[in-house]
Amino acid sequence: MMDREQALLLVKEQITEHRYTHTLGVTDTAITLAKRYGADVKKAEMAAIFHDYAKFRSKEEMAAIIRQQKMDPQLLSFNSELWHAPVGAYLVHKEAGIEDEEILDAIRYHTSGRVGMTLLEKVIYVADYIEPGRHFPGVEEVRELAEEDLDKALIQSLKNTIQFLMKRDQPVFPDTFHTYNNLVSSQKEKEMS
Ligand code: DGI
Ligand code: FE
Ligand code: FE
Repeated sequence: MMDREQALLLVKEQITEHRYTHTLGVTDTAITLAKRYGADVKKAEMAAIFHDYAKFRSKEEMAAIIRQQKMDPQLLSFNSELWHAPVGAYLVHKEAGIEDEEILDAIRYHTSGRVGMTLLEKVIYVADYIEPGRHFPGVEEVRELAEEDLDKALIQSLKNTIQFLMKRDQPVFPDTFHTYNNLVSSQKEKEMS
């Protein structure tokens, strides 16, 4: 696997200083969560380093990749903030040579989530939400949940994001709702058993 320093150099030239600081925060947090919940620590580190690789690509380039690579065409009708995740997975493979599908999936689903998220995907999603540079309302509650129960932290972060979007009369990508529903149902089953 590529080493940390090499990965950081590749990412650094793609993103702003501010986004790079965020990336370092996500990476530290992802390593901590991976250790806590038994995910692959090296994969968590790599996925975190590369997760926002495509954040500063133009909308035109991202839309073209979504079309050419036959990604979910629904993405194009929703907020373009969603695009850097699947486009990032594609570019990290193509330009940085990362081939591990678990790492690429963690990048691909880090914004929308998906039904049946893997442990690594959950680690990256939650790390992105709670890294030390994040200061939005509700983040402290998710940080506390992440100490004890990764699924509960993930549900709370999805809930906050959905509420945030709805308060601003913004559309919510269906996969984000489906991810939330899927996790809430599994949580109910866990509590019943
Ligand atoms: O790239 P980051 O800023 O680190 O964070 P991110 O990849 O989670 O995504 C950025 C934003 O995308 C997120 O804060 C809210 C916005 N967004 C817009 N529409 C949706 C959405 N997020 C989700 N989960 N679902 C949406 O439909
Ligand atoms: Fe992102
Ligand atoms: Fe991020």
